[in-house]
Amino acid sequence: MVPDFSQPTTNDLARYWMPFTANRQFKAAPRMFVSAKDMHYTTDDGRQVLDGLSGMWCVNAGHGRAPITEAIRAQAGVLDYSTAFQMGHPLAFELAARLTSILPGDLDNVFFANSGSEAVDTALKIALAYHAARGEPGRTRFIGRERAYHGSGFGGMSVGGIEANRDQFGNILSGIDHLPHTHDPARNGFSRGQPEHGAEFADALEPLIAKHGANAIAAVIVEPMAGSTGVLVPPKGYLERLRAICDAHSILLIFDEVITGFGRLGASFAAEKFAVQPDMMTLAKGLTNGAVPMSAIAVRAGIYDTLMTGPESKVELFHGYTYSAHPLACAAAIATLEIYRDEGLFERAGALAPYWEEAIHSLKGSPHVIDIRNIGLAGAVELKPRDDAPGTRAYDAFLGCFEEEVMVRQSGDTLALAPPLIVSEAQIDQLVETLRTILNRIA
Ligand code: PXG
Repeated sequence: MVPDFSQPTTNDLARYWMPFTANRQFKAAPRMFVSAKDMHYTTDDGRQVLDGLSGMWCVNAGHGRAPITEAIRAQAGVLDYSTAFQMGHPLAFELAARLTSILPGDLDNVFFANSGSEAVDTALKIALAYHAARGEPGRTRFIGRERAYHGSGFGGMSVGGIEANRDQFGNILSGIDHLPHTHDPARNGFSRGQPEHGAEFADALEPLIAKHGANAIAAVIVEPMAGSTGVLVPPKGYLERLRAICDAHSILLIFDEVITGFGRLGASFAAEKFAVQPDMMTLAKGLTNGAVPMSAIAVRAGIYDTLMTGPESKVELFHGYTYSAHPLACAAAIATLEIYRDEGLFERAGALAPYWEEAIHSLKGSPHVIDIRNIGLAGAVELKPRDDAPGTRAYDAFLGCFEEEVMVRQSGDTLALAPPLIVSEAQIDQLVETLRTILNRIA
């Protein structure tokens, strides 16, 4: 018999294996959202919870936006699905044209997938195919970075730099090195915006090139701002230096903008914010405002053109997904881009950023706080770990905030904050004051 899920018991919850979750802990004390609108979720017991993380860094325009919902509804009634292999539908081409029109530089061609993880795997594969097409099939190595999150596919996990995400799985891609992360609280603690120190962390690329030879390296992949591991803002000059070293050795630079894309940093994309042009960009999350799974891989014209050679009957890239450019996702993405444009949300995020910075840095001096970081409408409050129980203090803070009807994200001993770009100053105050109350309350 299927239980009544409006009133579930712990036992009723057993069947669903939840991702990146302590399943048994959760099921013993479940937290359920049943609806969401604009800045708030509603729980199953009718409480309104302020969303301090835009869903999971994706609902940049706020929840349940009518134009997006309507676009999905309408599209479902017109063309629910169409194969993406050897057939097209107009929205896919329209979305690609609209998206490339707002991407920085000559990121002129896009491939569609369904998640950030797929986008990262796709970008890595395109890098290999590109080098092979230009006569350097020996460029097969990738360089990621410590504390990076690039999703949970084998490619993303391998270039990612989170040990816990690899420990259980042993067999990862070979031929991968990691740059050091850029988190340097001793020199950069409580930085506002980009930290002053650490451009030289990019120089760690040089010995890796010397060791393997540039002609063995396909690409470097980084999150311009590391999101998942606690909002690590790139030091001034760091991304510029990575770019220069990659250029000097014909190594592709991939920006994983799954979190930083679509206004989070107070500009359209991190590439624009930091004025550094990547060769490829991975996008997901805010692309559809989280309403339908979709991701995109944008490539510079030269990459696409290099692969569009040989007989015209040839399939140029042996890669794709059943749901690439899914009609519902395309409809959602087009409606989302229109909201971003019509409401000027990227500019709004930029205009609110100074208020956000002041608010979040007012937590300096609160109990347990050892660092605060911010950029655009992203922020992090790092707590001193409890002896022998890392992560538990921030977890307690997350739970405390939830009880006080504010949703934040716990990552290790850091609390990450990234409200929808429609957030009001009063809601920023509520977020920060709730956090202050909880920091004063927890042990
Ligand atoms: N790249 C980056 C930079 C991400 O942040 C992915 C790839 C993978 O995307 P998918 O759609 O496959 O999940 C992500 C995902 C967190 C958190 O706690 C962040 C993500 C996912 C779950 C939790 O900050 N980002």
